[in-house]
Amino acid sequence: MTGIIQDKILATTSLDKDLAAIAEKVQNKERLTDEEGLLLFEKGDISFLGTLANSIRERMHGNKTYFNRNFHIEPTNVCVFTCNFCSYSRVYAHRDEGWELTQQQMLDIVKKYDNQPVTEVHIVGGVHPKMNLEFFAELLRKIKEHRPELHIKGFTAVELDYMFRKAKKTIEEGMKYLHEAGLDSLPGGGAEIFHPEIREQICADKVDANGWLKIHETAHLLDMHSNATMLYGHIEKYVHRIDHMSRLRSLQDKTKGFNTFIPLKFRNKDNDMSHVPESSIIEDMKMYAVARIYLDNFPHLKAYWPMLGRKSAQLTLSFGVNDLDGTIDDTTKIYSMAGSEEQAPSMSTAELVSLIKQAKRQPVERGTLYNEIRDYSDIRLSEVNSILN
Ligand code: V47
Ligand code: SF4
Repeated sequence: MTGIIQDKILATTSLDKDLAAIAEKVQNKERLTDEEGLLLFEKGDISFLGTLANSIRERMHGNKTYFNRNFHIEPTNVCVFTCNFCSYSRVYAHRDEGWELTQQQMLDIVKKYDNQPVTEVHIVGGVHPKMNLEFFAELLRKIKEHRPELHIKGFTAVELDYMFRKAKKTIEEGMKYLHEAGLDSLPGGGAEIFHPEIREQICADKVDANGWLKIHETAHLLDMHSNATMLYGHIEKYVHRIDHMSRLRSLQDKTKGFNTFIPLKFRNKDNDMSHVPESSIIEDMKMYAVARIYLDNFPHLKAYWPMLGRKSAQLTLSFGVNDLDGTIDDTTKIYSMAGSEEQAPSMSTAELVSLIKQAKRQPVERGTLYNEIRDYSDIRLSEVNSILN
């Protein structure tokens, strides 16, 4: 935020004195305490939060808004766990209702993109009792053999924890093994809400907070980067959100290995939490803004449009977000099954670039690790559709 706007905020006579003190800290690039983070959720309205978050976003990235060209592979939706919010998984006993891809089928998905300029494959799925460490190591080797430059971002800490324990490997041994087989980085899934009070009610049987954090820490120590998510807008309270982000901020201080924080909006269709209402758009924007303000050591904040919907995702670009994930190409079912309005999530590069330009931001295609591939500033909004596809 420019000094003038900041001064205007601070001079607003009606501004709560606690919020004014927070705005001042943000201006001076000082870290907020957990109590101040909580205060933002409790007292901050969206125009205040949006202005502060946007000032930080512009200080860090100017108008740049990143996206990548990627596709997903979901090896299976059969899962040994029973997260109550999950609309996607099928227990092993009902595996006939789900899917289980062979290595060849997954390799065929990779080959479908042979002539396309994708840079990343995101592999994530259920935890299948028969798809083990060796199965996935072999898959990684085959993908790398076929297309060495394709970045493989794969497996949530939940999948990894199960794989390593089953193979009787330590986290370090298992991680090194997969890294050598071709795994480049980890996605942020499986974090949900760390606090045990909530975790026990929504996903009691999978890896706990410390286990999740340990897996990411181990990846970071091996020089692999990762992302972190938080499933918000269900039964958790603001204090649990701050607790979640506080644990992430502490680990990031130690390793600097996280690239991106991704708040994931809870969707309530066809799961055991369908009675829980979904959050309002106001709550969604507050969530993104507070994340940007509180997580001062996370370089990027991502709105995952297939889950949020593209219109809300576009709006988040004024609430601290500087990344919209990727083209996806209709290769994920997690959110359409949970009730997202994006039933067949796919956006062409032209659509993503237009969406970003309409919000008066600067679209930049990136690789997974935020290396810049192409800046689209030179193309006018009116020309996007005729020049790009
Ligand atoms: O951990 C499952 C979430 C996550 C629902 O790192 C739900 O770049 C909302 O982590 N409503 C997996 N969310 C997906 C994920 C991800 C996605 C995109 C990019 C990245 C990245 C990571 O999906 C799970 C869980 O939190 N999820 N069910 C639901 N009903
Ligand atoms: Fe399994 Fe993941 Fe669904 Fe939980 S969220 S039931 S771990 S697929």
